[in-house]
Amino acid sequence: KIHIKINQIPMEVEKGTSVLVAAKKAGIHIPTLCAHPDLTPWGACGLCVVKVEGMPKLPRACVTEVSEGASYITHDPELNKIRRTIVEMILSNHPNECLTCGRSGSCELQTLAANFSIREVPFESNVTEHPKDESTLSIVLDPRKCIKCGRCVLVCQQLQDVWALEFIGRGDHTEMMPAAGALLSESPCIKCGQCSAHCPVGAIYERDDTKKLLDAILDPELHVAVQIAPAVRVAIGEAFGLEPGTITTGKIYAALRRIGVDAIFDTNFSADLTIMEEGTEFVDRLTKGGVLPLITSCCPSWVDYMEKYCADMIPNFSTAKSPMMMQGALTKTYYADKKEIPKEKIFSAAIMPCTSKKFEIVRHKDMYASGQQDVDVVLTTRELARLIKQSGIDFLSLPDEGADSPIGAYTGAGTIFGATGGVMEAALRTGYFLVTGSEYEKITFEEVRGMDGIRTASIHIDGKELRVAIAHGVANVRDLLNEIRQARDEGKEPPYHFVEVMACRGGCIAGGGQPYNTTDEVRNARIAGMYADDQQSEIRCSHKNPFIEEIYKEFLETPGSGKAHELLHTHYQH
Ligand code: HC1
Ligand code: SF4
Repeated sequence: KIHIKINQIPMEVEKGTSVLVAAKKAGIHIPTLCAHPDLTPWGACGLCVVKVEGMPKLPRACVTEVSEGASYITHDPELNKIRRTIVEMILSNHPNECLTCGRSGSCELQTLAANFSIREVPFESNVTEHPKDESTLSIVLDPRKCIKCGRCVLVCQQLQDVWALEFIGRGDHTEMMPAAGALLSESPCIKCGQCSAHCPVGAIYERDDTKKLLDAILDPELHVAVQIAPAVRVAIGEAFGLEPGTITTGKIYAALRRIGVDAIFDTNFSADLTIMEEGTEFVDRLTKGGVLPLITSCCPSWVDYMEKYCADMIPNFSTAKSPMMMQGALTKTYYADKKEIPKEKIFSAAIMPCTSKKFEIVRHKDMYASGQQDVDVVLTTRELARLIKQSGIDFLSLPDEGADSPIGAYTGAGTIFGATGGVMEAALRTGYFLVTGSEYEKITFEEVRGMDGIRTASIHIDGKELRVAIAHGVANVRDLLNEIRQARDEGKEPPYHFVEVMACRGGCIAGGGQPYNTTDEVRNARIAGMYADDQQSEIRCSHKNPFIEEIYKEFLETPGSGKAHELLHTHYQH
């Protein structure tokens, strides 16, 4: 332990703690634009300068470790003046476009400018002209607004190991963008949107598709059906002042009805369906000697990464589509038939925590399984929050409503898909039933939960050992894949039978389209919300969802049937 004083308050902190983190523990907020708890600090913006008693220099709190006996001053009029000047200098290089900016209202620079009462910028304006990069369907890069904090580059390289974004140029001329002047669509970008979730300003943001949904609602010819993803329900409340992890499923349904959609379904329903399809595929491979491990494929960024960089693993991928795409296909077939609505008159929208899902809907011709585009538009959680606000809805006072039938009901297994390890746990709950035809007494599998980047577990089912692995955050995947490849190339038993991969740290609860300010603390709270939703569910295993039983009986025949393959499975491209 190290003993320090911060603003004369004595405190004890662990050795190696930065002054920034120590101050936060003391309830003191030192402003930063470059530091983020997910990323290695690099002292770029200079806003976090502090004073150390007896020292002439002003160290940067984010990269300075506390030293025994030191006394730090984090705020005084002189430090405020320095910070104000730094903000003014950043503003002189920044376009003055707050009113139409993708981050207006949630911009960290805007907040600082407001807090420092900046009414005019005393430096000459010098904004570098640069076109917007709108080449992907997921995110928009506006380099003119870049403040060179480096968060996007660090998250792309450190957490995701993708390296689509790089520091280009030097010093004042540094820019953060794909190398060699490439567009994002030509770069290794996997569209996870973690850059947009970490950018403090409006330099990278989700593509806004709210107008597409509103136009569809306005069109009297269209029947608008919306599905909501598991992870949205534990995060959207944050946009309305609720704590991370607060479950607001019923309010989201109610809000969407008030916005004017015709039918509300839940992606959790088809998460249950995914378990039936993927589970059956797994049991098939296990019992008939197919390629193992089976690797999950519901994360489109992970699919994109695998197709680009690990095409040798394609045979390991589950052919099951993501729950979102299954739900879209069923909306325009099963539901359309039941309601006697021509499928071309159905507009199918999805609310997702994820920017990559905006691209998944056109990823492959299999995404048109109904004969139409199965999902017409994807809105992120952030976009839905804005829609609710612009619709004048008081979210917090909404009643809890239910989803529509028959593809709206879900089990606890469907809900936990949104947390890292959730797909695995849901599969384990149903796997035993698929292998033996009888129920297993165990419902929860604590051994696959948690936040370690790679987790492995051995589960015993019917006298057989099942080895499973979970990875989240793309940077954690490489070692796992290499272990699998090595066994494959040496002709050995695969080290695992079933592997879950999610591109985002924590899983979809921390997707690139979720409310801002995601840290591990927030991730853990949202994950706790997912498991609480599961805990309070009457039915907690996918195969026990009565609507899943019904859809097989009425429409899909059996898991893995020809019809199921036609609608619910996909192909991958090398
Ligand atoms: Fe996900 Fe999934 S869990 S991929 O993260 O399998 O986006 O929430 O909807 O499709 O169910 C995302 C979340 C989501 C799918 C499901
Ligand atoms: Fe999207 Fe979830 Fe994958 Fe993140 S982990 S890219 S939110 S599907």
